[in-house]
Amino acid sequence: MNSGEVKKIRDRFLKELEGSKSPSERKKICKRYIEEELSSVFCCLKDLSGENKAKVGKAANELRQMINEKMKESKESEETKEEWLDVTLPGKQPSFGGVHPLAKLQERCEEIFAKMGFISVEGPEMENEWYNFDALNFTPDHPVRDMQDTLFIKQKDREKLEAKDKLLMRTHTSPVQVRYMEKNEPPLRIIVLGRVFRNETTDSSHDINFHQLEGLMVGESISVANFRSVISFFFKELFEDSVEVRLRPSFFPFTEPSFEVDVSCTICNKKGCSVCQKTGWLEVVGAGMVHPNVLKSAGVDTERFNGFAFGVGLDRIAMVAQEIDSIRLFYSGDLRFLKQF
Ligand code: FA5
Repeated sequence: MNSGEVKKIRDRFLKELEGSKSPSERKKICKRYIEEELSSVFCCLKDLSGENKAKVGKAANELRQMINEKMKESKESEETKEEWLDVTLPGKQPSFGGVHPLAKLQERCEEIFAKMGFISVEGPEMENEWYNFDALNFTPDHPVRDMQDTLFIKQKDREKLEAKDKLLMRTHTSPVQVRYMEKNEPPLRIIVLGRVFRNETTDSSHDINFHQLEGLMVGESISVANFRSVISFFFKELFEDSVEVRLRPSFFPFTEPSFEVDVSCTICNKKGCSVCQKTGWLEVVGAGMVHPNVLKSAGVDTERFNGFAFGVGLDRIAMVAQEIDSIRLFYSGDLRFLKQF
């Protein structure tokens, strides 16, 4: 090794640098020369003698300094390039989310009921046994509690707690009836929109969490005819007359008499399918005249006031309205489904 060979390395380096196309390529060339070519020169210095060693050492040091400078320049121009902003380029299109079909339906329901003077109120999703059952005339060991498979919250020594301290996920929106009447004097007209939870086996029209719309009207001399008129107006506005509606007698401990409202199945046009369980009709509302015991639990004067209440299964309404054949699609988070609305 002599200083002439170091000069050859230097010439090769400068030539390669000249032919490079970008700062990052120049940076790579500098790195390679320092790590490979120069380090082998420094490695063999120890075997050289006297004057040659000094000359080679000096030339190699000068070359290293030059390469470092070139590397620094390349880094700087690379950074400037990265920071450079071309304002003439088309911007990135932000992706917009959409309103979930159930949220859209909730808004529409609020609009329709507002036309009839109903205001929208809320209640907690984690309820206690008192509001979910006892205040609604479900006696403590009444078998009717089994009608709704409940998701109870695990609590220490639960059996020793009062009903108001025993927690559960609400199985319906009806507890809000009592919560609201405790704080507000009749006459009143409210709707409650919200999520409810049941420990059920799922199928195309049942899920473990779904949405209900509760309605409550309390005043003087309220009748079943008032209920019929309110629910008929609701369906007429929502479906623009495209579905048939029927009322059937039913049973709920918190209403007397009680009804169930069915709408004709739009998925099969009443021919019978898995969604309507081959009946041609879909059960969408539970309803009735509020039981006096419920009014009493909320401190309402039953001599003077009475009323009706109803609970609509919103998911099923959305299914009928949009001809959706499985409730589970609402909660799947599948964008191919959601983007259709
Ligand atoms: C109730 O939940 C009562 N609280 C309704 C009520 C309110 C009656 C006020 C009287 C007065 P029901 O369990 O039938 O009733 O449920 C009401 C509606 O929720 C049903 O008509 C149905 O449309 C819907 N629903 C019930 N279970 C499910 C489920 N697992 N998945 C989806 N929707 C359901």
